[in-house]
Amino acid sequence: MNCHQCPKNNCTNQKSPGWWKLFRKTPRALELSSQDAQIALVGMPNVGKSVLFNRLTGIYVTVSNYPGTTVEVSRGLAQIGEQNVLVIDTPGMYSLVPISDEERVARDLLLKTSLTAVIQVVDAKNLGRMLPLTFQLIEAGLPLLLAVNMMDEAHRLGLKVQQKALAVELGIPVILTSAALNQGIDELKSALAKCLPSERVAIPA
Ligand SMILES: Nc1nc2c(ncn2[C@@H]2O[C@H](COP(=O)(O)OP(=O)(O)OP(=O)(O)O)[C@@H](O)[C@H]2O)c(=O)[nH]1
Ligand SMILES: [Mg+2]
Repeated sequence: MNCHQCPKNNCTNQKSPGWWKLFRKTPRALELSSQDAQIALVGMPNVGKSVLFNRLTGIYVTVSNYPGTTVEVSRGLAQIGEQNVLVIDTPGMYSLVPISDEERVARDLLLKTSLTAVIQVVDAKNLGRMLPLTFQLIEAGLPLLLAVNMMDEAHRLGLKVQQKALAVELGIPVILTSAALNQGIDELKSALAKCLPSERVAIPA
C-alpha cells in the first residue's frame, strides 16, 4: 500500500509521518489593505536591520528588486498590537545624500513612501559614528524611533547606553535591543504601537 500523504503518491513508507501536510497550506499572501501602516528599517550597513526585520515579520516576506535597479528590498508583515503593519527592510546607508545605488534606494524609499514610522537601527558600540544619520533623518521630518542594537556586545565591552537621556536629547523614542538574541523586540513593538493611528490617544483641544 502506498502512502497517500506524499505529493507524487508513490512513497512506499507506510509509516510516513505525513510531512507533506506541513506544506499543503498556501501561505497567506502578503496583502496590505489601504489603511495598514507601513514602517521602514534604516541604518548603516551591518547594524542588524535584517535580523530585526526577521524578528518583527516572521515568515510572510517578499524580496524584490527596487524598480529600475538590482538592489533587493525585503517587505514583510508584522503584527503590532491589533494591526498588520508592512515592514520594509532598506539597504544600508551612511547618509541621506546617496553615493551608492543602495543608498539611493534607501533614500528614495524613505522620502517617497508614506511611512507611519521609521526605525533607525544603530550599533550600540559605535553610537557616535551613527548619530549624524539620526540627525539627518530627524531633520528630514521622518517619524523616527531609534533601536540601539547589539546591546549584548556593548555590555560585553562594558559600555552603557543612557536610554532615557538619549531619548530626551534626541526627542524620539529610544529602544535598546539585541536582535540576534531576540531581546528588546517586545519593547520595540510597544513603542511602534504608540505610533500607529488607532493607538494614538486623542488629546482634547
Ligand atoms: N551580537 C549581535 N550580533 C548581531 C545583532 N544583530 C545583528 N547581529 C549580527 O550582525 C551582522 C549583521 O546583521 P544584518 O542584520 O545582516 O545587518 P544589516 O544592517 O541588515 O546589514 P546590511 O543589509 O548590509 O545593511 C550579522 O552577523 C548578525 O548576526 C545583535 O543584537 N547582537
Ligand atoms: Mg540587511
